[in-house]
Amino acid sequence: MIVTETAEKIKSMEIRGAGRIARTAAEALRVHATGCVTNDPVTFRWEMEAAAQTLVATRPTAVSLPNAVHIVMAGLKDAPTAREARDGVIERATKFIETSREAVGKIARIGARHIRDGDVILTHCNSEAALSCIVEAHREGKKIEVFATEVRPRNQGLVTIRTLNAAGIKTNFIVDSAVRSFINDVDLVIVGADAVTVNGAVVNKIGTSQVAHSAHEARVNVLVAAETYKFAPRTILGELISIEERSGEEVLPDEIARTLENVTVRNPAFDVTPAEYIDLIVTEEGAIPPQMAYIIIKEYLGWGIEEFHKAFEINTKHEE
Ligand code: RUB
Repeated sequence: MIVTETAEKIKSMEIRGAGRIARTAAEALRVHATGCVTNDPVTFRWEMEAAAQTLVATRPTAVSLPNAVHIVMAGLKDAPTAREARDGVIERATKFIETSREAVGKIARIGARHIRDGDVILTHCNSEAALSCIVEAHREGKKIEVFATEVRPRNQGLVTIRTLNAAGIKTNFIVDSAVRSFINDVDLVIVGADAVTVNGAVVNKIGTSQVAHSAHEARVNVLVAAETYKFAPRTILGELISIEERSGEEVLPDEIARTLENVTVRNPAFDVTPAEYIDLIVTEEGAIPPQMAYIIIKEYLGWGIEEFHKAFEINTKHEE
């Protein structure tokens, strides 16, 4: 029940943002494990795997979701009893939720160091991690001003400006297409991430790459705030991040779209910003240039190319 309800909320975007999605999925697995009363470890594992699959299938882009599920489910196979398996899931889920919250606080403090007194910052979409840096800089007494985009079609910018307003930060609210007109008034762009690939590309809300492109052209630095669990291990194998395409109705009501027989409404929810347009990625482990993404995947997520070979039993030795 909790799993289907959570999956629905993630799909409908009642729960959104890569960090919140990950924590909510971990919480759903924790509750599901607690309520799964079987004494058979195999049945327990099957039930947990089915729940994990339902959650992972909700939104395809935010890699925080499969990463969180992977962390919570790790070691399930090796637990000798259902009780140990259950305790393990509960413990890992609790720890994940806790460290995910702490990570935002650490990112805030590290990110704020890169914001100077007097800076004008532009942000796109609604990222808890990105906003935490901005709010922390303000809390430290730096006099800052923000440009926040509207974020068509789901208007996440509204959530952003409410947070900034509540923190007492001077904010300008602009339509997405006004970014280039204002970029010369901006000192720093700060955005969040749904996924970071091994080559340092950042997948984030549609429009982020246009923002970063404008910033690059205007020589404005781009900082990405992303917890280590938003880095995508499988990109080591060349796997691409799949970009969610949502219903066209979010962009144009069906009753209008239906009258335009030659028009197809396209609604990709995310885009990819190449590493060349990004100056720094702020993680809870420190700030890194995007080209160092592999280090995060290997050292902090524990996935090196060797782990993939082991996990997928890829035989690297030539037959004699
Ligand atoms: C949200 C979005 C956010 C990232 C990071 O997209 O693109 O920038 O998820 O957010 P959506 P956070 O609204 O489609 O989920 O820093 O909060 O994890």
